[in-house]
Amino acid sequence: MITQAIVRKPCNAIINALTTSDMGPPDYQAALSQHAAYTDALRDCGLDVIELPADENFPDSTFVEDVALLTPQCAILTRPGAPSRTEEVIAMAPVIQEYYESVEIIDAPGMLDAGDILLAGEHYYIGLSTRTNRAGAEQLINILSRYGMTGSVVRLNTVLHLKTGMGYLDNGDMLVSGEFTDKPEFTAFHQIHLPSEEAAAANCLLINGTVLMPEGYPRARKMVEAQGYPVKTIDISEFEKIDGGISCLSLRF
Ligand code: CIR
Repeated sequence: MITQAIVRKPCNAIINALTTSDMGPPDYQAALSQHAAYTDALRDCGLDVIELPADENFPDSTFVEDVALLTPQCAILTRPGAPSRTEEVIAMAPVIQEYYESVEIIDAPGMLDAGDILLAGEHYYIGLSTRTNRAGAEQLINILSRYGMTGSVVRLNTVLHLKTGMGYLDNGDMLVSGEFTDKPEFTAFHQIHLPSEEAAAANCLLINGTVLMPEGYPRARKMVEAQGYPVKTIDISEFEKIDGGISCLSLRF
């Protein structure tokens, strides 16, 4: 059972956040209200939400998911691969240390964005991307194995992060899009193939029985509901302009 989440308010500098899209910069006020609604949705799922203040030094700092992996056994502070994001970890470390006795770190030359890590059942899949290199993934696999957990790598070709293109629900149900629809690593799962125009809905979160999905993807929503999951949608359009999805905006534990 997940009981808590960590979020960080978007900063004014969010208009300068990294992006691969051509949707233009986010509107700061709209991002703030969407973030507040997202935080409320986490509370509606029964979570206590730890809200960190905006950090103007880091335009992408609202995407807290990337800076840590929180497992049942330990926390791992990552080493984000974008130079403008690497030091976001410094502000997150003391927060994580408050809640975890065992805190591990990823060291240079390792690079790891936790948006590249998908927990499916008991196993962690780690995407090798422009943000996560083999050294980072191998360090993570070693840490996981010291705590009795397992991980393996998956190569990405087109999307930013592994969880940009896929998501895991429960009972083997996996949302997949684009390059992930024919990956041999995932053939044993019950795959829900999203239409390409709704690929962004692959990034979703199952929290205590409810699936949080981005607003605006009606077919994906129906496909998830058809598997018996209650769905709540949240408008995160301002974050989508800067490559953000539902999972990126929080750390859950
Ligand atoms: C970045 O490029 O790092 C941000 N603009 C988006 C991060 C999205 N995070 C995630 O998928 N976990």
